[in-house]
Amino acid sequence: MDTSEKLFERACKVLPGGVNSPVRAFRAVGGKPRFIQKGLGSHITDADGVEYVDFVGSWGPMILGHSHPDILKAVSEQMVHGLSFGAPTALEVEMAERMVAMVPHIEMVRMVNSGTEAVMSALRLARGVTGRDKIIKFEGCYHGHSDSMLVKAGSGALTGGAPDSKGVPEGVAADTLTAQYNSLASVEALLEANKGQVAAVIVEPVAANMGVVPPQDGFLQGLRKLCDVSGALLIFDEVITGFRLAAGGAQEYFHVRADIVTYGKIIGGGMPVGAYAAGRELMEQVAPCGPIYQAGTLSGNPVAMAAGIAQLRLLETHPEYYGQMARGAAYLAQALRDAAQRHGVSMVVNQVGSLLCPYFTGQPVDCFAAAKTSDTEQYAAYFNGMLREGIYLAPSQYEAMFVSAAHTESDLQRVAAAADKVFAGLSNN
Ligand code: KE4
Repeated sequence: MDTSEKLFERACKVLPGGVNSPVRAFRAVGGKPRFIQKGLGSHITDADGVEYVDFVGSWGPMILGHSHPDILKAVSEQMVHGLSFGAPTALEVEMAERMVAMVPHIEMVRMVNSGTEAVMSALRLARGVTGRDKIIKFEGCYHGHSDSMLVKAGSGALTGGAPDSKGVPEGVAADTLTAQYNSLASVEALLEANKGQVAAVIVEPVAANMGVVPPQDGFLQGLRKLCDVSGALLIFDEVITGFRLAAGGAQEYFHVRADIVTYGKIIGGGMPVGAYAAGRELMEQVAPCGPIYQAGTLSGNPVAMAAGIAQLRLLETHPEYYGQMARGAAYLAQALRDAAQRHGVSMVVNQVGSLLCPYFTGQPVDCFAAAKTSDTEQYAAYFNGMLREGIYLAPSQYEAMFVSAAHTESDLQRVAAAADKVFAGLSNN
């Protein structure tokens, strides 16, 4: 097999930026991406045979580690019966039944093929049932790459958004309003300025696409109340937090009910799966039983369902994994803080459950503006130092570190030792 270097050279000729998703290209941290050849448990091995402790975990899906025997068994047993039929199978029924049993407040599910598709469909459902067009999202939250979600705060912030990407029509962006995470006042102002026009407020219950920013006490509860008063629906985008913060996700973890919940990542066990879910009344508005159209050739794909069911079954039967992962993440957060302190590096670490993120700043990070005060050069130096020590982290300051049930004590101690070495170098910068 070619080395990563050679593979990247070839990739750049036939894939934009040499990748199939921008963050993988290492542009935020410099250097060239590692082409991964295999994964087992908490470790991955690249095309040059170098092994790493993996804290990306495919950006969340590998909550039980790579190549879990039960998941591989489920996939191999299913695939010999055929890969896809474009017809109903028992597996998608079992998947939906399992999700409904594990997650509070949802009664029906529609499977799709990615988190982006789940969010795009949830927004259409909210707009369809309310008859309203506008959506409120939060600066720094990411909900996939559908047009409505690639928008940043427009001028004045109380008017429509401005496209965040070429190719997003102004008309689409105009219906997306942007508030500040952890600021109920900013949501209230938008609802007031757009009375009766807001179909939904969509939020990451833990913002894990600007690093990791937890909701302040009362924030999610406050959004629930604002939605109830204004007639907007509350959408929890749980593509990352779903089945990760708890078996029942953020609705269980924070005891806040959302009207619609979106999923991805973990429910596919590593295969391409997304879903959106809600109570029966809302979901029965979706075609073919209702007027809101949404479809997909590979939705509920039997091989992907087999992987997702196996993963959810393991999470449901091992509730102890959640405490284990949270303790592991807390250990890592403290180890990073201690290393930064020992070496005089200005850094804060946010951690919620199995998610954590170090920010190279001296101030608390509770919103996007605060996250942006992080020294991304320092982050890049930290990333590359840890990579040299065999620790594979997110190649961007604005992503999370994912602890899995497969990470061992020695994995965590390796991070602590590596951090001490790397931070020693950082403080000389
Ligand atoms: P996908 O379309 O990538 O499956 O899901 C989009 C999405 C939606 N909502 C949330 C909260 C998400 O975090 C994501 C995707 N997450 C990023 C990582 N932060 C995917 C990594 C990538 O883009 O390559």
